[in-house]
Amino acid sequence: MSQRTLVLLKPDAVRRGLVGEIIGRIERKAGWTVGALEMRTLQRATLEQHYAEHVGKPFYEPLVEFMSSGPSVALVVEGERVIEGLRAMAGPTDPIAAAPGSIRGDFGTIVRENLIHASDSAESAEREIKIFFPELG
Ligand code: RTP
Ligand code: MG
Repeated sequence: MSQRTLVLLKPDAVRRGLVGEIIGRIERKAGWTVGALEMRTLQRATLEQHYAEHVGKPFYEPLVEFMSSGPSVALVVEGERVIEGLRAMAGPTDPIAAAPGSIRGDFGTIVRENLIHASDSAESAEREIKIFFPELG
């Protein structure tokens, strides 16, 4: 089933020069394509919408600080079972618990600075695509 999902390459991925590596992995997956792409520093208001489910949690403020600390790359990725597939490709939230071979497992050590966001459901994907690419909503 073809789907679309919202991916963010977080400021740590951009600072460390891992954008090409991560997009390369996505592009090499059979049948997946990048449908939209933009690099920009995310504003607090955008992050408040994106992370609405986490507002008020202890990790929320430091997360917003980090996520607005430099440019991110936002992408819409389309293809077969891409929502589940990108969550698997990213690995679990904690990079130390993430298996080698996953993006977080290969490149991360810190829970907050875990390189990549990928929508966790079809509903989240549609909601998040509207935030970052309103013209595709
Ligand atoms: P994401 O939404 O970014 O794809 O990550 P996720 O579903 O794996 O993790 P989620 O629970 O939605 O948390 C969102 C992001 O917040 C940071 N975080 N920090 N305890 C902490 O310090 C903590 N917990 C989560 C991570 O950057 C996580 O990806
Ligand atoms: Mg999440």
